[in-house]
Amino acid sequence: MRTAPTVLHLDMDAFFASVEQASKPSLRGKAVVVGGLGPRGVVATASYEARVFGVRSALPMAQARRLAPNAAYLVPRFAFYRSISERVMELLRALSPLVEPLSLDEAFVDLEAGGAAWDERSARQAGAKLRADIRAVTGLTGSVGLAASKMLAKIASERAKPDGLVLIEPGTEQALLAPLSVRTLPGVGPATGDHLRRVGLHTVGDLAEAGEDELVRLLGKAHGHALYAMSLARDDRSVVAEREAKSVSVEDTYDVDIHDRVRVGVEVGRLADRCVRRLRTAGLSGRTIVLKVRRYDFSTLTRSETLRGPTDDPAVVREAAARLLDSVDTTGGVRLLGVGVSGLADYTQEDLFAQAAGERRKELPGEEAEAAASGEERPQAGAERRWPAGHDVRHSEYGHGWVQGSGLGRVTVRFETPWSAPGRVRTFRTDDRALHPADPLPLTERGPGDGEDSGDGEGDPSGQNGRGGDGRDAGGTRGGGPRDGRGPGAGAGAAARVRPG
Ligand code: TTP
Ligand code: MG
Ligand code: MG
Repeated sequence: MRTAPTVLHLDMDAFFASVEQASKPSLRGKAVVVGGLGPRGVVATASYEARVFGVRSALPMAQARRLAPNAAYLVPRFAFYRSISERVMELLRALSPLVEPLSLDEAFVDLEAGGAAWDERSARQAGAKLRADIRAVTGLTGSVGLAASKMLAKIASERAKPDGLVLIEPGTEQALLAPLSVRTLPGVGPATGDHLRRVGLHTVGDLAEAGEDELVRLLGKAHGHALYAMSLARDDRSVVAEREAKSVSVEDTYDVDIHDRVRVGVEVGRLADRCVRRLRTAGLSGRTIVLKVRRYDFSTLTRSETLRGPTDDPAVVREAAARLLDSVDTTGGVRLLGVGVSGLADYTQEDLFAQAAGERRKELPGEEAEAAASGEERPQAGAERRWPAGHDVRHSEYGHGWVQGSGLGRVTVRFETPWSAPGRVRTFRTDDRALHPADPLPLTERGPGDGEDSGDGEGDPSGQNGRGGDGRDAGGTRGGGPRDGRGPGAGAGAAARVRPG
């Protein structure tokens, strides 16, 4: 393990909700909840203002509404979050060739490999500059953890939240870990956590005390061994660049082709277990299960299934792999079998949006599946026009705005842009020909052709309360507050001059 705290972990603060607040001046400083708004919808994330009321990721939306009835409730704009994520990842890649993204808003960076830092002081400076750059480029805040290992860098960024930087000084790691929950350790998902709790192991210190033999007995060799090392703050996992980190898979080539269908099934089950062990050791979970089969004639085929949420559960991966095998003809014999998991995430909760979209996800490949699973919809022109809360629109007279709510043939729109003052609200018929779906506007700079400033002068003061027709509106926030300096005036130019202190 290295001795300098040059592994950096970045995680954006309340990512989806912060993007929404940056896009929508009237929501800054307010409770914002992003997620599936359908009857089975769940919260993707909540702004820190909404977390005060107990709203958090994975909570059923109905419960969130009870806890925070006045929050703004928005449907995710995935494509836009992805584009912001890309800009953040670009900043990370400027620091080092070794950048390992874990999700849209999160990544490890090996600062030493990029020459960006070599000791405590330079690491702290690189981290502070990164935070300033992210703010300048995206208008958003991210929290940074710095430590001598991935595990501790991630713990550090968690402690830095929101909008902070924490560096764990080498030498203090074990003392810091001891009182923390076992769930803090990578590879300890809900299932393993329960398992350990049942035998009285609650904290990382408990694990260290239990000893390696006991952990191996409880969890098996690979997992027990890895966990024991981590409980002592020994974590040698290196930061792996994006391409290598995208999936975890295992495969076996057989000396003699396997003909027996039952035996093929047993082998696939074994591979699934091995794959999950690797996944867990890396502290990951994934949502796409891939089965690879090479037949007697070297023809190779892969089948995949995307689950409703990321998993690190061996039974779930085994079952999915078995289902995939059902659709493959193995008569003639099998030479090679492989099981992989991709679509990696570092959290294991059931995916939130997926529940709202039910089984639809399974049938759809790629992007489409993600949108369906997220409950994401673009406003659509046509016979049945739909106006998802939070999505962008343009009115031929009033300019750019977003859907605050709709129902009973009416749609309520707040006219504001990322760089305007909080805007006014107007209500239209859902089939109003002057109203069109629009693309999101950039957060920090004025894009070409976005000339209007809808916050001033126009709009109907009586529309300020902006309630939609049936109460399904985006929330009880009001316009009219002062400009809060997150617009272009305080954006790129000003923030770019911030220097690490
Ligand atoms: P997180 O980084 O876990 O959460 P966050 O960025 O919203 O808040 P924090 O400041 O605590 O980091 O997740 C990043 C985004 O991923 C989040 O904004 C929404 C989405 N997400 C899900 O869709 N499902 C989940 O279960 C979680 C945890 C997050
Ligand atoms: Mg985050
Ligand atoms: Mg994250």
